Amino acid sequence: MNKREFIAAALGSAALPSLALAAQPAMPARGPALLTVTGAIGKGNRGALDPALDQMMKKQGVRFDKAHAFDYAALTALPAIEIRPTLEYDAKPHALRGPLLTEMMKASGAALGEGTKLVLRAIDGYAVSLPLADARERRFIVATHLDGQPMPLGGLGPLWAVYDADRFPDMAAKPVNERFGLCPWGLYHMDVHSDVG
Ligand SMILES: Nc1nc2c(c(=O)[nH]1)N[C@H]1C(S)=C(S)[C@@H](COP(=O)(O)O)O[C@H]1N2
Ligand SMILES: [Mo]
Repeated sequence: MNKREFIAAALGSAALPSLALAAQPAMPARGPALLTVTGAIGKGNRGALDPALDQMMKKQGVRFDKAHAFDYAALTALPAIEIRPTLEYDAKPHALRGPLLTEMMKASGAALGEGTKLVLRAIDGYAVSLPLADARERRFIVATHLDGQPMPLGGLGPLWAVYDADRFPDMAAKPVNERFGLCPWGLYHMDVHSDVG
């Protein structure tokens, strides 16, 4: 009896699949980058824009020498918070969960100065400039889940920069369709401008 058979016999065959998995060499699980952070970041984990292969970013005018790319696992590994804003699409409250945008910025090694601005860009080309101070004050999250489910590309996902508008009296006083202008769904790129203006 070899070692594997011995262990299987000792534990029962139900234990086999997980044992077989555990026996494989540790491979860093790597999914596609969902969010690429550029500008005033740390060392980064990828190199410059590839003008041949980074087609969508190139078409949308994104340029960088280095970037910090987050895959789904890296985003969901950060501490998540849940908010429950009324959404303009159906005028109903929904649970949105994900890391604080400021925590993500820290994870990318970004310079977080007083005058830092973030440019958030979505897959359809929609982009907004968000002062870091506002991201902090409004507790923006990078939502990965809506009502407990991951959000599809083609819907509001896979990532949505959003905040709990209902919890801020100035925003709650506005009609619901005027509360989310700074909230790109289908977010895929963030550019960090440190201490501008
Ligand atoms: N990706 C993306 N996010 C977006 C927009 C958009 O056009 N594309 N519009 C913004 C604006 S101006 C508002 S008021 C709300 C609702 O716009 P929508 O109906 O286009 O989603 O989402 C914001 N987020
Ligand atoms: Mo809007």
